Amino acid sequence: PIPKKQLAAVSDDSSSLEIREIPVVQPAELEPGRALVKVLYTGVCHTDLHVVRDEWPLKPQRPTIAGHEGAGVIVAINDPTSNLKVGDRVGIKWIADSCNQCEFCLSGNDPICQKAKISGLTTSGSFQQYCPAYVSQLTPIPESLDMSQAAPILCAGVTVYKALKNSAARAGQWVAIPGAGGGLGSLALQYAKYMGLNTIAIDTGDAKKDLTKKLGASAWIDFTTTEDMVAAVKKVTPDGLGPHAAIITSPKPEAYLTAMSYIRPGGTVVAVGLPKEGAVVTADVFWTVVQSKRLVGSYVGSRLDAIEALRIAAEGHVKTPISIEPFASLESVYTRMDKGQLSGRVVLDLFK
Ligand code: 8ID
Ligand code: ZN
Repeated sequence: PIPKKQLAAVSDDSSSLEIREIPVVQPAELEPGRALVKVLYTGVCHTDLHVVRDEWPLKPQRPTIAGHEGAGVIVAINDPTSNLKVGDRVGIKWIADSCNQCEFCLSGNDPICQKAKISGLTTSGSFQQYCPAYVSQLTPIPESLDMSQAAPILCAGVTVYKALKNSAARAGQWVAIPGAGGGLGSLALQYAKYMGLNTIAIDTGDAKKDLTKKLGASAWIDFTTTEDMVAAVKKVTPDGLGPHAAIITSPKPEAYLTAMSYIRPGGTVVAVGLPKEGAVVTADVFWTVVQSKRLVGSYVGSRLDAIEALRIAAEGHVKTPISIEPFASLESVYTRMDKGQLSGRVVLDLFK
């Protein structure tokens, strides 16, 4: 039976967060192209914190129901054209809907569709027990993958998997990962290893040092105690010329100040972390040209990227270091996240 009321984490403005009762969209009320998803688990991404606090040029609708790493089950569906049906395990991603007709959608670049709808920003997200989701961007979750493990793959996993593809780094090469101890970073280390890359984990503190080592990082650099980051990163690579790629997963701007300098000639810096409005990447024009360096932005991934990222996790190559907490902990998760105290990912059990 589908209840009339549910719990949702609602932010009326940039300083409020309340877990309160709101109505459940009933099956008869579902708009065409929508499914009602009972969200069992949802990851908490640093993006949710940026959004709720209003730190970006992109402004959320208010009140905001954030959340975009939702793993759940379809309990009702109003879409006769879809293969999906009641009972299917599906994931709710950052991209909630796209037009499916523009140049970007047609080429598998649906995240940059100009009509894309976004979970938690322009449509309500996974921080609610029953989410009325667009069917077009729901991702099937493989049977063999635990639902709590699937949740973080839906944003953190697909994002770093795509970023590694966009880096063009190949097996045997080196990739630096600032933010390696966080949600995205801890997954980037594992997808990179799966792709045959050597990784340089950059973050801070013993907990993250131990975690990144356990996840297979080839080297560790603490950004708070290292005076010359450029020299330290270059020194790790066998010929001292620096890594072939850097996947910047830090939510703070500092990580963007050195990457274009420590990257190897011909190398690629992939911008992923989304610090507050006004952050910049610094690059010396002369050396960027003469050493043919590249800077690329990488924004989540396509539907196919999501399917691939989940499959790789289901095959056991990637396991997010998660801690499962009850829905009511969300505010405390944000506080710890803001202080950089979280290693890996927190996943909320919305029915606990
Ligand atoms: O599509 C995208 N591009 C996308 C998708 C999902 C998330 C972008 N993001 C963005 C988020 O909005 C956020 O800005 O990626 C960033 C990281 O998200 P996250 O992994 O969910 O954040 P986290 O779990 O808090 O981990 C961040 C880590 O960065 C470290 C912290 O210690 C933490 O372990 N860190 C910080 I703060 N400053 C650093 C620095 N200067 C740093 N690591 C290296 N250098
Ligand atoms: Zn995210």
